[in-house]
Amino acid sequence: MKRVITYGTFDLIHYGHINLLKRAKELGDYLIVALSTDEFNWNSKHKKCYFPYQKRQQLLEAIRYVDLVIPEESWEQKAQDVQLYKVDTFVMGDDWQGKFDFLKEYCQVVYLPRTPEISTTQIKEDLST
Ligand code: C2G
Repeated sequence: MKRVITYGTFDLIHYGHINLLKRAKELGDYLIVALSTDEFNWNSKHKKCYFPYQKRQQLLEAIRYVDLVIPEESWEQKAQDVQLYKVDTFVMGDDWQGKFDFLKEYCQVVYLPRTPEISTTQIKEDLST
């Protein structure tokens, strides 16, 4: 079984996220999503989520491409996660191009093109006008 992992906040989940998750799953048989906790988002990414972790987890677990959701609590957990979950491929959108190449020591590292025209920030801005 080929295991894939990806990381993110996935707040106000949209088709850009779905495109990423779909392509990530196509790289293997089992997709793990490490979902940023509310604390990690606030303390380390300075992001305030619209939906709390449990709701974002519920939404992700309803997506056909997602097999397991685990918490992302720190920037430093990726190497441990990849080894613990016996991951073959680490996937991120290419806005992170090169940022996680250190994981090549443990697994394949793939950056996929983002869906350009959509973002959670854009959705919030559009709704606030
Ligand atoms: N994404 C995408 N296209 C978009 C928006 C997002 O492909 N239009 C991808 C991002 O590149 C990322 C994933 O969807 O791979 C999740 O995006 P975010 O929730 O914004 O995640 P981010 O805040 O980048 O957190 O340790 C890594 C971080 O947790 C990533």
